[in-house]
Amino acid sequence: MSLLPLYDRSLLGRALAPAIECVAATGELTTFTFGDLERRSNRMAHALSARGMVAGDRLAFFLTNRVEIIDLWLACLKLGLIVVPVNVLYREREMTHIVADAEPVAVVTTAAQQGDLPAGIVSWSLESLVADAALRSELRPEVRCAADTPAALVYTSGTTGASKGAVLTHGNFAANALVLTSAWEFTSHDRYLAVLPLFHVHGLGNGLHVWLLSGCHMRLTERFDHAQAAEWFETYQPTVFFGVPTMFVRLLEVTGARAAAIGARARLFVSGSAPLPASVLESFRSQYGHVILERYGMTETLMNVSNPYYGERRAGTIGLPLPLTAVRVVNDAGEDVPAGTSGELWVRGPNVCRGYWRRAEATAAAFHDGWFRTGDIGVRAADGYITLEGRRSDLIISGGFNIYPREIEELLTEWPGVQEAAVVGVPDAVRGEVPVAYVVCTADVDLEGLTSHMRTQLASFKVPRAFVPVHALPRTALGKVQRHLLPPWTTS
Ligand code: MLC
Repeated sequence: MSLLPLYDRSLLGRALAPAIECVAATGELTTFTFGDLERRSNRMAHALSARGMVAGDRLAFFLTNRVEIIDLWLACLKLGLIVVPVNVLYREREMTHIVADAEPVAVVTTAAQQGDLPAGIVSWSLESLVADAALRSELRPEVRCAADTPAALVYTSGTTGASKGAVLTHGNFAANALVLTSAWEFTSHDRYLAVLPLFHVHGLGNGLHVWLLSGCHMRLTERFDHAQAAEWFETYQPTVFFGVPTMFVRLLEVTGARAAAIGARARLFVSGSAPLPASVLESFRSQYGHVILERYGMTETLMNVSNPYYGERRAGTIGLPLPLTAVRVVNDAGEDVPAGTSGELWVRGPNVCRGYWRRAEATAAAFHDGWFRTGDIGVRAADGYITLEGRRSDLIISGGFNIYPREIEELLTEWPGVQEAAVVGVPDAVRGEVPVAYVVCTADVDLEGLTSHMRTQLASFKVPRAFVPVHALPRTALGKVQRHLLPPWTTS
């Protein structure tokens, strides 16, 4: 099962149907049919072949949402290339690591952003590729892909600090997309407002794929902008919306008849990538008249568990395993625990990645007898609903973006005068959590200089919101930092 035949129901079968409208930062709208996307991506595929790309090669994208990402995604899959989507907020350190690890032939970015890339990285400007593609044939190139052909390497930070590329295959994306399209009842009549970035699996694996498989209509925005979101809902009148909890918190600023009217025209709001506070679910229900459907996934597994489309969407839970995904709750010995007892969630299914790119050891550690260990702790109720209770790792999730403290701590301790550092997530009403750094310093440390340095090296959401000087970090006898014993810090 490769992806193209699934896309063909829309690309070929609904060639004349309006497929997408793209909103540029200027507010300008451009529209395309599915047939337009088929031809644009064929031309783009020929442009990539002309640059020497062959099946199995990697191509990195460093782009905000725009129609050319879709052209590039389809072109790569048509050629059997492997896409490496890179978060546009990533900076020097993250980009250097991903490029060294994935070894893409090039990083595609806009001419304006090319200068921001670290020296020595081969980049192709999007503008030059688009100009080149315009001269090429619009006939589809023939390259065969199978279920186990890799489609994308999506980087996800590990507890070691260095991020690893989850190898997601055609079969993984296909299984995820088929399951979600049916579980959430997507049809060609839907209108999907796409605000999630296409460089993460929430926007890419879920949003882009339910749109392509159902042949519905999509409005693609460059990014979520809470000042404009209500207007987008009013002018576009979407039936479906996918978001991270931060977006739903922002949408609560819209109240009264305005929110009720938006809700009345929609049929489904889905939240994921971070826990949705029950209070947000409740306020959204009273303002918009919809119970947000919360679901649970990971970069490595795509979607695993979801509250039902019909039936009870239980606040604070992630619902029931999706069709095709099996979920176990196990103790430290890897034995299943009874309902009501906490354990680690292990998952298995055609949605689960085949491992990490060129990291046999990390892959072996992540799987046990074919089951993927999520590292998330949860409990299954007697009636099957699963509730997440915590994580094995120190992962922080801010605005739906994952942050691993170790990566920030390593950078902090490279700075003169910082002897030790511990980064923890503190609660934040809008973003869920924000990182705060506890530092043990040997000398007067130039915190402003350190902050600017971090901004050049790491994505802005990873830069600590505050630096708290401490005399020592509380440690266990084995030397592990006891984060819960650090003095409390709260956002004011
Ligand atoms: C945020 N910024 C972006 C951006 N999102 N820049 C470009 N593209 C985006 N998509 C930058 C802003 O420029 C700003 O930078 C800073 O982030 C904060 O922006 P804001 O507008 O003040 O933020 P806010 O209203 O809080 O909203 C942030 C957000 C963003 C919700 C729009 O956090 C976001 O897009 N989150 C989605 C994350 C996501 O898709 N996760 C899926 C992972 S997959 P500066 O420099 O001014 O600070 C996964 C698996 C699963 O986890 O199950 O889904």
